[in-house]
Amino acid sequence: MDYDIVAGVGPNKVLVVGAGKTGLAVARFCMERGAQVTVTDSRTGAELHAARAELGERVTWELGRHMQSSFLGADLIVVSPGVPEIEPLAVARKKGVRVTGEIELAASFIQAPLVGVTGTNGKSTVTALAGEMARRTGKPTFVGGNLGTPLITAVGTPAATLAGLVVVELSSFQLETAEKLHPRAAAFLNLTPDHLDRYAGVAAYGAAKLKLAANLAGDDVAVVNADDPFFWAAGERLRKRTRVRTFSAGRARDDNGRAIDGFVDGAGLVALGERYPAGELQLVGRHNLGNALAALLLMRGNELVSYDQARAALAAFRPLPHRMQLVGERRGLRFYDDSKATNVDSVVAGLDGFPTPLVLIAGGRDKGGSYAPMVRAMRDNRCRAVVLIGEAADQIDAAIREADDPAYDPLVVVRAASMADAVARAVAAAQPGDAVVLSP
Ligand code: UMA
Ligand code: ADP
Repeated sequence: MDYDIVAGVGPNKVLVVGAGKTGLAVARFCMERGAQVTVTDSRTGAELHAARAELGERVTWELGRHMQSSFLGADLIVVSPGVPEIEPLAVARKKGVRVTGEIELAASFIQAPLVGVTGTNGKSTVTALAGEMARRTGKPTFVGGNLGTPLITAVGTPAATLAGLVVVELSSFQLETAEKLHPRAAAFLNLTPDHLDRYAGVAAYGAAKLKLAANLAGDDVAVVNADDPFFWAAGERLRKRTRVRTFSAGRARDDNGRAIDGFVDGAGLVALGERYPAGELQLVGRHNLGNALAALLLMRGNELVSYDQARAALAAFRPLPHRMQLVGERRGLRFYDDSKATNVDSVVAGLDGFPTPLVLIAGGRDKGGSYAPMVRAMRDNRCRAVVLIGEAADQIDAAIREADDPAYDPLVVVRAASMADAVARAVAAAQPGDAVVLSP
């Protein structure tokens, strides 16, 4: 797809769906290039006061509703990642209106080598770490995407030119609309049930993530987790057309007996035969070692950075905020913020191997999928009590009752009305030396 439309050449009516971070950045981008932009959002004008103030009346606003006529009248629709296939969009698509997303649009204006990261968990960590490696080259660098800064804001900056480097975190939502997106290197970290409120099943969710591999060829590098059955199998298929590099935080050979390119040994990490000593690493936990290996393979796989740059960035890298971050110590209790653990698998990864007994605050929004692995991890990792909050509290409670097992002491379940209440109840349930872990 070419995007002359946004350059004001020929028909140039652009409809931006969603006035969040993405929609506002897209609207500004198209407007500055001379397109006639309408922004539509299901939220009302009052709720979107700040957005309206930001773009003013240079765009047409259609707020509090999505009108079918606006979708049918557009030359191009750019849909925000959080917007599912709503009715007016589906109708417009059927009538042949062009529909795309911010990533696809942005990527068509970017000349710099693009490094993409996707997967259910660890995306932000890998993107930030790969981004630190990229920065150490001294080249103009953009690091963002799902991480927080829309990719389209890179267009027109030095980072987007041939002399720059772009490292971008990509969600399945963003990848749904990707067609020509062509990364130089792409990481496929893991696939576990998430976002099942949007997808028909894990297969559909995985297929969206695999769109990042659609145009990989030749010297491009696909980095896949050898311990993830879905992406490892995809990697095996990709070998026919591109370079594939595997990593594992647990073993040195994959299921086909092939040597793994990035692995952990007693002395630290080994990636592509190069060593990264354990003593230099600030990241802790098995899943983070896997994340570090993925970043190393991404950036060293086709030498986007030097060994020294990769090693120095890794040694300096600390966990991102809200990823099992120690936020305080009071009355003999350690408080950890793992609020970025927003699905069952990331909660399990955080609990497995936890060094002390703990009280878990869990709940939040239900996204479909089973809570059984989480109940298992709570039991296996000396979880003294679980404080439930939010929409998913009933489902988690039911999963705990269902998994009732005489081999274990029953899990203490406490309900809380608010976050402050949850913290107070967690403190009451904890004993000196315990941790209180927030993983909603
Ligand atoms: N909206 C409609 N109609 C609908 C549904 C939503 O108009 O039918 C409107 C909402 O009222 C809202 C707007 O769409 O005003 C929100 O758009 P959005 O959800 O796409 O959010 P953005 O602010 O544009 O943020 C998005 C990503 N959000 C999602 O994918 C849900 C951000 O990832 C990302 O940082 C940002 O773009 C910049 O790239 C957040 C996220 O939660 C962190 N991502 C998910 C995840 O990591 O699991 C995928
Ligand atoms: P994402 O951007 O994919 O949400 P983050 O790096 O922000 O990933 O980590 C989110 C949560 O997932 C954190 O709570 C962290 O403890 C957990 N996590 C990080 N990496 C992994 C991994 N490789 N496997 C499972 N869980 C992980």
